[in-house]
Amino acid sequence: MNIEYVPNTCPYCGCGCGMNIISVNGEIEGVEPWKRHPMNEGKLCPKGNFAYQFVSRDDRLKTPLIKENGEFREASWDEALDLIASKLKEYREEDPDLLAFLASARCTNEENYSLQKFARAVIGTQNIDHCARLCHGPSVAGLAQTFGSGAMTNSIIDIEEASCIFIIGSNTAEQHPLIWRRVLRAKSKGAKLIVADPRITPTAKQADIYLPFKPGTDIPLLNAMMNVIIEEGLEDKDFIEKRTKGFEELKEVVKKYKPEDVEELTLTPADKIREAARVYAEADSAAILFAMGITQHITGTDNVISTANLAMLTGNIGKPGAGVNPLRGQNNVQGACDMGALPAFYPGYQKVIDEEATEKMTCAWGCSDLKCTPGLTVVEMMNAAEKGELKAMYIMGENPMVSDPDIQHVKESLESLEFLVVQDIFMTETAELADVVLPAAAWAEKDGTYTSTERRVQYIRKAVEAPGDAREDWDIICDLAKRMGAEGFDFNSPAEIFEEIREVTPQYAGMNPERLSKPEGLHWPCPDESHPGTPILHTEQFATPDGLGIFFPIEHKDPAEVPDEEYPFILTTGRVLFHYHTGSMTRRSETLDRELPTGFVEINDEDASELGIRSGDMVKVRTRRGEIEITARVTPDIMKGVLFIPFHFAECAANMLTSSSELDPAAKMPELKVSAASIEK
Ligand SMILES: Nc1nc2c(c(=O)[nH]1)N[C@H]1C(S)=C(S)[C@@H](COP(=O)(O)OP(=O)(O)OC[C@H]3O[C@@H](n4cnc5c(=O)[nH]c(N)nc54)[C@H](O)[C@@H]3O)O[C@H]1N2
Ligand SMILES: Nc1nc2c(c(=O)[nH]1)N[C@H]1C(S)=C(S)[C@@H](COP(=O)(O)OP(=O)(O)OC[C@H]3O[C@@H](n4cnc5c(=O)[nH]c(N)nc54)[C@H](O)[C@@H]3O)O[C@H]1N2
Ligand code: SF4
Ligand SMILES: [Mo]
Repeated sequence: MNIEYVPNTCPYCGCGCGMNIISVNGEIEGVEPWKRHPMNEGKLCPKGNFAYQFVSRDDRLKTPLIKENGEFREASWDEALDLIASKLKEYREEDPDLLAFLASARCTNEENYSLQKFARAVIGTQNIDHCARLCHGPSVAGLAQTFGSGAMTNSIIDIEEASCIFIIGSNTAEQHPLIWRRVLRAKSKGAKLIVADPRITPTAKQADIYLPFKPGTDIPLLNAMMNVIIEEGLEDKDFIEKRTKGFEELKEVVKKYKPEDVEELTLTPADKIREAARVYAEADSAAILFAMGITQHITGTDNVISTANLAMLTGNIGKPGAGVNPLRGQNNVQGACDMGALPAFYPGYQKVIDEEATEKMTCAWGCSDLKCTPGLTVVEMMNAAEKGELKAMYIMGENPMVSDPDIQHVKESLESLEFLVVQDIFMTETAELADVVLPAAAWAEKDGTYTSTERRVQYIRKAVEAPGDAREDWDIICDLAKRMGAEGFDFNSPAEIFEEIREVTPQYAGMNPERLSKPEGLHWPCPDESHPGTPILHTEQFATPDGLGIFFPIEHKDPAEVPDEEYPFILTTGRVLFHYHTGSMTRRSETLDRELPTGFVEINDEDASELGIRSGDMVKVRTRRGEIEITARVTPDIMKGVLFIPFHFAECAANMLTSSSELDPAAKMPELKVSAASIEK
């Protein structure tokens, strides 16, 4: 018997836990937490522990498939790739912007780099985006405005140094379990934990101060905290004076948000807001952690800016145990953004609108005709497809038929395309609609790098062979590029692609294989080979042109939909511990599937008794987009007037109900956390 332990990085969330893949005679048999890994120190959450189970499933995609007369038939790689190449050439000749690409936060840096390079250098379009749009797009936009850089300011281990932790719109305990471990450690060392959330989540249950509030009222809540801090003179005057600008403007606006006045809007008791503001401001070092509760709104960018305002006001930036920390979701969403799988940025956040950057990239890639105008974002792509302005799409490792807002609309959009390619590891709801489906190698079957939420770049390593004819994503893209006559895709391995990434991505320039093969990887920015990497950002200066952090005063705006007589509830959506997104992987993992086989809607116990609904009843939840039937879960842990549905389950899909009609103006985020809804038995 041949047993191997291959050091690896978890394929699920952005915590970036280290684990060993255990293979027995070439078959994946288990994982073992990596004890020397500095982030998780030998611990894994349930998803990580069972991450091997989906890999060896029988229903993995094993050969390319081509749809004929509405049915898929097996095809060779030659046939499938030649067909795709000839179709893409046709559209490219007509107009490159008839094509759009979705990259993947599940794939490696090397794969995302290859796909964005393909879109730009081979096709000539900036229409490349991925699920970060529905995730931390507003964090990137908001923190770029205030701090000049849109990533977690501090590292995960550093959270332990905090004397106060303020979590808003993140269910850290369930969604970032190994970051949660650091929060609990800080708490056991005496840190005060403040949690603001419309639900008393497992995270909120551990809070010293819990702030309940109505979905969509983050700005008045944060402004009210700042109001108290300024009124009571608790702001960090020295930090404001030396390191920031715009304070007077901020002061004028937050003056209007007295806790007693916002109470009616947020439903948070004013004395709780005052208490939280004092505890946060008086702490030696206070860290803010946030996630989708802050970003998934049409005011997502403004919400993020408000968290930055609060941190700068109290001098909680650029030091240990502090910072503004957007907890990035997917294993490699930080990396996919770093690699330029975004319509407005090249690798390393070099702006598409910057003519110099565009010239630099066209030179590096040996191509011409790249426009300096940002391409379409995820939701804009769907809208353009519906109108016939897009004719073909190439989707690598995303499942918008479950994860994008307003699925009925997504379906109509994808069906209006003339040509759709989906490259995945399973036959997903989205792949069902494709003209060509390409089988990809999964995590555990390939080499490459992931970048975790704390900007830590680390290796994944091939432990087992991919099933059937499945191939690595980068290899498929490079083959396709060569079939289209493109140069610059003669890569023989992810390591060769990484060398090119280093050349064009300043933050990654100092990373080489020897340095990356250490268990701790490297934190970007790492500009040269002697640079140790950067766990904490903005210690001396912000990344803005003049080095100063900028306060932007923010006013409250109502969400796109507010409850009315017909739709009296606020529906919010999110996640649970045991499942991951569209369930393509966790629902194929027998252990995780057993924990929770289908979806549910959470409803407050008083609301439920008024409507005669009991736990376990089938109910209908309806919004202006559509309706679903789903099991009720009655609980006192959700605020009155609010419903919560996890979006993992296609048969009772939350996204049948969400809206894509209004978007955050800066980040193009739809309102995934607020819809007006009704519920009946
Ligand atoms: N188990 C598991 N873990 C995951 C994932 C998964 O699918 N499953 N996905 C990963 C990804 S990609 C991401 S982005 C992260 C997401 O991680 P989180 O953002 O922590 O997860 P969510 O459940 O989407 O939402 C977080 C919280 O926002 C609250 N909320 C609802 N409305 C509002 C509001 O208006 N304001 C505020 N402030 N809060 C509100 C919800 O009650 C919920 O507790 O998780 C990552 N980790
Ligand atoms: N209502 C609502 N909707 C949401 C959210 C919400 O909170 N509420 N959250 C949003 C957020 S934060 C996110 S990040 C998105 C996530 O949305 P998606 O990215 O669409 O969700 P996933 O299920 O992670 O899809 C990843 C796909 O990649 C495939 N895959 C896995 N590994 C590989 C690989 O190595 N190669 C290839 N080619 N494919 C692979 C999987 O099988 C799966 O089909 O959903 C968003 N949608
Ligand atoms: S916390 Fe995230 S990275 Fe760590 S084991 Fe769980 S899913 Fe994987
Ligand atoms: Mo996400």
